Amino acid sequence: MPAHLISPHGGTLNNLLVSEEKAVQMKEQSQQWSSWNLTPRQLCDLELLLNGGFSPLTGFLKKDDYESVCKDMRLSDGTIWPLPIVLDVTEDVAKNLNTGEMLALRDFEGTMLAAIEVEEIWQPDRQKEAKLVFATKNEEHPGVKYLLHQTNPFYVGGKVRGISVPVYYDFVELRNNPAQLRQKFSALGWRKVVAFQTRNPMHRAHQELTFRAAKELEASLLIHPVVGLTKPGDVDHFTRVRCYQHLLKHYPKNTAMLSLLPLAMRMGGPREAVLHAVIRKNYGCTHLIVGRDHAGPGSDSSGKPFYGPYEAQEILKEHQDELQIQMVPFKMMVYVEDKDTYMPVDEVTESTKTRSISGTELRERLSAGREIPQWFSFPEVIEELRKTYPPRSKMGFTVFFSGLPSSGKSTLANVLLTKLMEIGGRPVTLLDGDLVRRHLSSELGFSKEHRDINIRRIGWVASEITKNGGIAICAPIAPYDRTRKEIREMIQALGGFVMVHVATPVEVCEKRDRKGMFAKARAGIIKEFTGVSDPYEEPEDAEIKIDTTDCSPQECVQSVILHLEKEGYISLS
Ligand code: PPS
Repeated sequence: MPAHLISPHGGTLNNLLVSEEKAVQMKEQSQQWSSWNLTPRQLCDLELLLNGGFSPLTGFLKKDDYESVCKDMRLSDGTIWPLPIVLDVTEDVAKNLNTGEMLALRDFEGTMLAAIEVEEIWQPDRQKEAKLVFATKNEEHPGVKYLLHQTNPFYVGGKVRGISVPVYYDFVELRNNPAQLRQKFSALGWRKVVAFQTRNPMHRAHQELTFRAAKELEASLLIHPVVGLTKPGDVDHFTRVRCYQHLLKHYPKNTAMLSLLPLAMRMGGPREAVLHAVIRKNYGCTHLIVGRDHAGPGSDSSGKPFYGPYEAQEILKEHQDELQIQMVPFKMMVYVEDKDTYMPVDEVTESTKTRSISGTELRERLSAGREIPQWFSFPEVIEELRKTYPPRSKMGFTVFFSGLPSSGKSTLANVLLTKLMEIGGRPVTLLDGDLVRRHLSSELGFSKEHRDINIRRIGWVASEITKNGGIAICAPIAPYDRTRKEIREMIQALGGFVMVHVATPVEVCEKRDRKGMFAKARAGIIKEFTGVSDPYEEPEDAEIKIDTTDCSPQECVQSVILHLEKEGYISLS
């Protein structure tokens, strides 16, 4: 390791990968070991353990370290460590595991990446962990939600021996581990390096502030975005990295570098800021830019922020001497129209005319295809964002009809299909209830469990169509509110979603009884029949409600078409 660079946290940069010979031996021995398939978060944690990003950790935390980290933000030997890095497993796996054994850690394809020497297995109190680590048990905090609902109930602690880090095929040249980045800094003569952590696209204000921070410190700049797991709903890393690559060209030559960090963020605010500093120190950086609400989860539903805006800065200031990495407070930059320049907010007078565009406004402008000014962002960056977030008139969407049997769902769905094909511009796919039952769900019956599986399958196919810019029309009964909401959430993250409640009263449906099924259900021949002997939970969140009793199919579908036009999904002109 180059001697003149900042020393890693705890003094030694770990590399937990074993020799090739040892790896062959481990693979042979692993036939006798239990296996654990790593979750996406654990894959990220494992990579940073193996490559030394999490130095001085040599494995997943054992109980005494875990308790000490939760309570005091320190390992049991006193070293600062802000967040528990633990291996959570299911009860089944934990029950069949004994201390002293090895547990093979595999990726989602089953490849063994590492093994853990099982030193301790315990069941943590996750509520207590939430309170100590995140300072709240409120499940609106994404870190708490993950901990209470997605973390497995048992933790396994022990040293990790690595065979291979996870392999990536995207942006390979930008994925440097700590040793490689240190090597690069050394080769370039970069001793003083200020890191910028981000999970968002960077615009001109970010470029200005990072450039100024580096200039003021007479340091070089490392743009070090997180590409592991960030906050649900964030811009995907593929888009972001293309944006960063464009932005990099706007710094003076040889002053800034881009490298990707495979971290799984917890949105843990102040404690997470300390983790960011520790990691950057391990990657060879001497300074970290920390802004308002750094790694913050935002506010709860009552509008109360989970953390104070400067808590992250304060906690780092308090520990920076011990950590040896310096915190650089992030100055909010505002665009000063008269001077056509960016300035730190504390340097402008109250009467100065400043401009800014919030994240929400940016999304709205992208969605409506409206202009995004050049003072806000570089045109190449906007172009990348426009590719990922096309205006509504070009994005994929799903129209989801839900209603009782014989309510008219299929008829309306078919009319809408032809109307949308007549308008053209996007591929349209119909996922009608009967069609799906024949081609996708032929083995399923009508129990609650089977209906939910059926709807989730429809939702998944519709989400793929939507994601890829097509139109999906679904027309199942979909009687359960929770499952419908689940589908809505999944699809809305990828494009548009419009729910149409075909609210034809049950008496009318029964009178129509197109397939003679109501009669059979009344006679008890068909069991669990929706509307007769099985429930239908009326949607309260439907964008459109249609009663087909006295409305022709054309009239009914016209109201759907007009809604789609009003929302900007289609254009009739
Ligand atoms: S669900 O609940 O959304 O999974 O149902 P879906 O896949 O849309 O299937 C509904 C069609 O299946 C026929 N069918 C039944 N419906 C309701 N309950 C029971 N027990 C049942 N058995 C068969 C019925 O013809 C439905 O067709 P539609 O087009 O809705 O009238």
